Amino acid sequence: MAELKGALIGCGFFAINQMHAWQDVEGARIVAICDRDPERLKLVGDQFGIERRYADAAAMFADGGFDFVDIATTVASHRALVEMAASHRIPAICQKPFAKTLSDAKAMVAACATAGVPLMVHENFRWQTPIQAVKTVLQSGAIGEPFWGRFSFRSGYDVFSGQPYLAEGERFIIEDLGIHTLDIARFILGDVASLTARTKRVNPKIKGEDVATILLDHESGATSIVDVSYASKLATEPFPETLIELDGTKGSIRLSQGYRLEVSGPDGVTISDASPQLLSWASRPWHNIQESVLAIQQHWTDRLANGGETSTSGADNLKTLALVEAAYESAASLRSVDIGAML
Ligand code: NAD
Ligand code: 89Y
Repeated sequence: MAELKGALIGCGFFAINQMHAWQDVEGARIVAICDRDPERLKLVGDQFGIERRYADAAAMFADGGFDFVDIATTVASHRALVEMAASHRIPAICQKPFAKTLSDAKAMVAACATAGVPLMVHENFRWQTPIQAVKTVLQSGAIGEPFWGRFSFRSGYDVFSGQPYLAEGERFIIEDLGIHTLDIARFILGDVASLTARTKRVNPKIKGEDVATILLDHESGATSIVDVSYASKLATEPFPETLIELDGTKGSIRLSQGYRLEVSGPDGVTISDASPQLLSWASRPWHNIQESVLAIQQHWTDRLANGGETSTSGADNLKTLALVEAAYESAASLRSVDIGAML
């Protein structure tokens, strides 16, 4: 099978991870890059040895010569770029947040479906080694039927120096980070029927909310809490670990700080280390996220080569984005939101 050729749009802060990961992916490589900022284009082009460079995505699509596009820009451009890919019948990966609104996201899914091209959202957190380890234990039946969960991301890490735009938006933590935590909750305990949320802004230097507490009623009957904070000053900074607690009819799972995985079941207690690998190009504490970037890009490549829907397809991600939108709605109205009615 010939190697798939990709083009990447958006050579910013996070795209560096995606470019490194593409070098490690088996079966695909990046042949063209695009950024409207000439400095970013040169920096990434020179670092990764990419000759074909474009300031304008339309010009890159017109020239063609690639099998898929990896959209690594911020959310404002996602809809236009995904629709541009669909109009050229080019399969697309789109970074999170998939779209500014659920109705934009539905239009993007429809455009790719009509064009008959695959669309995957780069929702990588469910691909982290510790999250996959929790899912594997749950699927083994070791704790029976889960009836309660907590998915927690609490940190005081300075994300604003690398991503200054995060301090400027009306919305912050749910749209930026909680979106991953909500996706993990769906991945582990299944789709959600209704949601209730409360938010706060603690850091006076930012515009949006930096604390959110969200209660989920899963379709399975399980209840879970998603709690996220960038205002938590802890003795040992846990960034970027998602901690998980699950109680089931036969036992429990605890994924605690330091990637410690404890499983209690009818046969006793097992403790294991669910740490991610430190890839050659990765750096702590980001290595957990960086490893998941390689995993999701390899998954995309395998599915594009062999067929089948990706785990975080555009259609799947509508159900995560609905939770984000519902969380803001619930925090504003102080009411529970019916998720089914949004989809
Ligand atoms: P950034 O601002 O550093 O980079 C975005 C780049 O895209 C910039 O260089 C900008 O010039 C370019 N760009 C924007 N619109 C363009 C267009 N229409 N055509 C060409 N170039 C364009 O942003 P970032 O921090 O790298 O974030 C990018 C996305 O990645 C965001 O949506 C963010 O939420 C997401 N992100 C994801 C993860 C993750 O783990 N999945 C982590 C961090 C950031
Ligand atoms: O943008 C965010 C993401 O997706 O993962 C962590 C992050 O970089 C900061 O919250």
